[in-house]
Amino acid sequence: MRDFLKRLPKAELHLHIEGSLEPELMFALAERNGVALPYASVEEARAAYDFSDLQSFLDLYYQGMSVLRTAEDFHDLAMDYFRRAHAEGVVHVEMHFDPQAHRIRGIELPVVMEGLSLARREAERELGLSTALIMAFLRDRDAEEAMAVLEEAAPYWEMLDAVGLDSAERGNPPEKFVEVFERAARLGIPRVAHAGEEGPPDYIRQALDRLDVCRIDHGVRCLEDPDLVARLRDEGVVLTVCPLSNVRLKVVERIEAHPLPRLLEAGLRVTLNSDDPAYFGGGMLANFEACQRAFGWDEATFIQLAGTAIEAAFISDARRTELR
Ligand code: ES4
Ligand code: ZN
Repeated sequence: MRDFLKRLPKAELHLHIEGSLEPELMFALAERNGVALPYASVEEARAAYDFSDLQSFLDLYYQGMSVLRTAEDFHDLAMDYFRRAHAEGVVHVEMHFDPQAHRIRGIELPVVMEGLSLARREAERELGLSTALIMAFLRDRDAEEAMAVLEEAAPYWEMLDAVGLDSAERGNPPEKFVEVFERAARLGIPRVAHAGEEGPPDYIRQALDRLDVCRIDHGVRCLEDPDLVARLRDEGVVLTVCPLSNVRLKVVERIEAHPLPRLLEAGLRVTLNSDDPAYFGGGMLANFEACQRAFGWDEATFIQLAGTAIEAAFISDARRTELR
């Protein structure tokens, strides 16, 4: 089964590239850039990744990315991940990135874009990996700042496959960003949003109705609202689910209690993703294997999950045909 899961062509639709920063690279970049880390060693960093909720993770996630300073750093970050993903049988990666988290530290958007763009071209050329780019807004910061970032990104609009919405969900409903997402829509940029991870089912509704998103990131709390589940099924809305993330952030108590089997039984279109692989205990293959162990799914189920990701990916028809 492990061999089957590894060979299965997998598309990753929900990854925060800053969350793929492994402690080894974090230490190397800290050294290269003369940045001090709050950890004495790689082991100590890993040991600190013991989260009680989304916010306790976000604190370390924003802390960790302080080592990213130059275009080369962003290139190295992305290539490090692309190589690992490729080795696990991943054929397509859609990466969220958080421009505001870098701008706040004085790292401007062109630096980030130069590094990520270089890595994307290299991954395509050397690994045959296709990639997509999702520029995410931090929902725990104000909408004016998000709008400013969207305008600042004008030179890169053509390179954005979508805009997204992430960071601390509770108390930061999708409707806070209606104007920003309307602007993206007018620009012809597709939209996705994290909703229903820690936030209530109503945030999933808001993301659909007010932000006009084409996919929901996480969405696992939809099960608390049967009418919403029916709607998601009828409309074929794809949920990018991240099982190991949900366990590590205590969205679910243990993997065996994860709602994934119920989401599938409800006829929803779901995909498996890694979210922040460096922090949550593994990448795509680890997530697939954890589900296999917990739910005993057969090959057909994994073929279905991986197929849904390919159908829902931001790729050309030609590439989709190639991956089917
Ligand atoms: C995130 Cl797991 C998760 N949820 C919301 N925002 C995020 N940013 C990075 N990882
Ligand atoms: Zn996420």
